Amino acid sequence: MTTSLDEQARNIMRRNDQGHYTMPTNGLYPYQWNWDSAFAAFGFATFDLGRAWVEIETLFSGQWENGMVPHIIFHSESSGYFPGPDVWGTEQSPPTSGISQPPVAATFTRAIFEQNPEVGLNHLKDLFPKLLAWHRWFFECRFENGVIVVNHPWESGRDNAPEWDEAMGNVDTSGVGEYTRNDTSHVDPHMRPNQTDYDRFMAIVYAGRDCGWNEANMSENGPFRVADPGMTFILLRANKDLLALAEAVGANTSEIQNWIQALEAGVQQLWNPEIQAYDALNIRTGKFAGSMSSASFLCWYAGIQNETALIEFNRIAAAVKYTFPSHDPDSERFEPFRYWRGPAWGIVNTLIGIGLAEMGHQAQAEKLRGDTAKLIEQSGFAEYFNPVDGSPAGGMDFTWTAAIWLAWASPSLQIKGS
Ligand code: 9WN
Repeated sequence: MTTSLDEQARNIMRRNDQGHYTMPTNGLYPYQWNWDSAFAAFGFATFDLGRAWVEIETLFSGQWENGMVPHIIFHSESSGYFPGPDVWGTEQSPPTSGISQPPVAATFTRAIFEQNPEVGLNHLKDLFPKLLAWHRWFFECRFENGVIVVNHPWESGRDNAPEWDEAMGNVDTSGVGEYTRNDTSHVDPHMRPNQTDYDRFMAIVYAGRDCGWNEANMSENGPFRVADPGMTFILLRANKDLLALAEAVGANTSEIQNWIQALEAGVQQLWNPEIQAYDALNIRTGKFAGSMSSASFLCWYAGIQNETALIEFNRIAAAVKYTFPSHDPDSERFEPFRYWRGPAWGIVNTLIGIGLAEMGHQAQAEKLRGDTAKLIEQSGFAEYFNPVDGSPAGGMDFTWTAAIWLAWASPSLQIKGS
């Protein structure tokens, strides 16, 4: 059974493979997404190392001159997704969206490189300056008060998470007008963001487009600017991996070391004592979101110990059948089926699990890995899962779920490793 699931995962990745990039899933997401591709590369590296490098290299073919790596690259035409390239209006070639996504690429590049440094060195020499430029862009354009902010919930990768509710409430949707969503024709609407969220998503896109995606303008006047513990932890971790890559190519490391110090100090400002968790902070209003989410538990992934977080982790793990819910199940905002408001996501489990294992919390790491494996064994390679009953949600035959199965969750890895 295990062998056959490994084979199924490889087949999903091959089917979604467009030759030089991989779609998250056919139909719902027909283009290249940023962090999806980095996870895809992590998965490809278990059976085709060359293809893993190609995936990351293609992602960087969409890099902007200012260093940003966009969240979507529209390599080919497709009518299946809204908002498509015309709506974003970024005037890039290839066309792209105008925002970024969580920077997991340096971390998985390091994993791929270390698998075979001899093969990887030439790839890395070319890729390293691009990774460095992207991280520098974060510090130039998304670094405020010591932490990383997002300009759009889509930038966080956790689109409709409750941590955005307070700031989203201030987004003016009066100019949005008519548009047609495609997502709800692919997926049951009760598993997707609601219409009010979508109107706000679109209002923020139109505001970016109207100012020509000018970073200074968006940071001053954009409708949404929220500090995200998820982005902050992920970039902190990515900087540590980038440092190792800098050493491998013989590059200067002082700039990266400064970034690490700055984020290690800054992220403590996201500790919300009221809910005893790392929380999102609306830097426009100074208000915390009051949201304990899966992103709150990425501290270990960033190399930060936190005893209280461990206690809360154990409480949440005991409250659901399958870890790890994207939002606190004891909160009234918890919705077990609705996208980032409750469901468990294999990719987030992977990041939290990697961190827990590295920081000495083996029991919690094994619980996450075991639950992720059970979810996939019972419900297939779904985009995400209901953490209460384990049922599949969102798109099926999903690239990143297949990828993390191969690289992190499959029991066959333990057999190989032992
Ligand atoms: C918007 C592709 C992406 C993921 C995101 C996830 C979802 C898109 C959408 O799908 O977002 O970027 O249209 O819902 O939230 O994390 O990268 O899998």
